[in-house]
Amino acid sequence: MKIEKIDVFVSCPGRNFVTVKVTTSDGVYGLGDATVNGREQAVVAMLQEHVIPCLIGRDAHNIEDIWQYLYRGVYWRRGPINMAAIAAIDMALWDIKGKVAGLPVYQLLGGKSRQGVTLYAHANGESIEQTLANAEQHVSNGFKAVRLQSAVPGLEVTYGVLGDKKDYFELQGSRPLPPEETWSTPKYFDLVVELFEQARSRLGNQVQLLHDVHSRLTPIESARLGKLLEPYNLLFLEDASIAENQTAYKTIRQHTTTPLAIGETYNTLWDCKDLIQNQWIDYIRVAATHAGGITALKRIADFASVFNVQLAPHGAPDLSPVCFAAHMHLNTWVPNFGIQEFVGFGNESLREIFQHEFTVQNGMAYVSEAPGLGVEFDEQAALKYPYKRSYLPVSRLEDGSMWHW
Ligand code: CS2
Ligand code: MG
Repeated sequence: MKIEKIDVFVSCPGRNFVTVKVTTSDGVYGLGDATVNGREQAVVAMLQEHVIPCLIGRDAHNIEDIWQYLYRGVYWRRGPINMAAIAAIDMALWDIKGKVAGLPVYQLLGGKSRQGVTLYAHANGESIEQTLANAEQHVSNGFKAVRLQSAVPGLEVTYGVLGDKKDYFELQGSRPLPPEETWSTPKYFDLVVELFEQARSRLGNQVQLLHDVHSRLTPIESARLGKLLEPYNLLFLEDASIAENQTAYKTIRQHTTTPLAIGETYNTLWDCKDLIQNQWIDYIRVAATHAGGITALKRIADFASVFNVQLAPHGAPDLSPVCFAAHMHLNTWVPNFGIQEFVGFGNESLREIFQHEFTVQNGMAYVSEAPGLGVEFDEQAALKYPYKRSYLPVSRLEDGSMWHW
């Protein structure tokens, strides 16, 4: 079964998504997500100019060999653009193999390790009160786990807080140039411990609480925050410090028992190997789109299982329903599953482009039994929402120094 055609679609139903469609000589096609938020066209060029020409005519069944060919063959290995291109091809080939076998992808991975996939929802607000009211809504909708992100008093904008925007799509919207946001760690520390103290007294001890630091603290600040949050028993503290400095997590680990999660910006197992084998973290949050696809995530999850590290795939609004589908099949199979981030199935226009059968009930998601990944892509609908350049924000400290967004 030869690869006959590979198309790349960039559409902007509220925010940009890059979708790859691989079609075989038998007419079977598969879908992959190649979205890198703010650098979408770089991945399109990588695919169209450098990856696709090498794949036409290859056997679509040889997923592993194609993965190794694209990973080793580039010479300039790793990185987000390269690995997103490989990821999209990989997801599409798994989709094709499932369709040909007449089986959902999780069956090809090893079958079900669980019926449903536990999700965590996002709660945010302009105040602690608003954030906890939002969290209560999620809990009343059956979510067992909620991420809390509250506006930092004295800062104009805070990561993860929608403000007057109705959803993340409107928040990300079209940013023709990177907006500049100000960060203050002292102001943040004043808020964050209070947020979780009030959260526990208002929400009780049963609900799992999470928080995303978004890489903004130095290692010793992260260690301090982890210690301060210990009484509130978080499920995990995410991206406590920058991901490039893996040994920072050795420092953090030495000071706190608050569970640590990281991974959404990693692109290969090499990026997180030390964290996992030294057990400096508890959850690995890689995304199929950013870390090389299903083949790569399976390998990372297997490696992590040796060291009691659980898979908690990234689930941000800038990952398409095709990536979410890949995660649903991986999460249904993987023995060392932790939890899946869930920000909803987006807006009307996104649902017009991507159709799927995944269901969510009482904070749990249930995988599609359709052969392959279980997602359809409407090319005509996608054409209605042309690409619009949009950047992620950049962050500066109050004295103007560049910081980590
Ligand atoms: C965030 C992401 O969901 C998360 O954990 O870190 O939403 C992140 O901000 C985006 O993926 C950046 O594009
Ligand atoms: Mg995050």
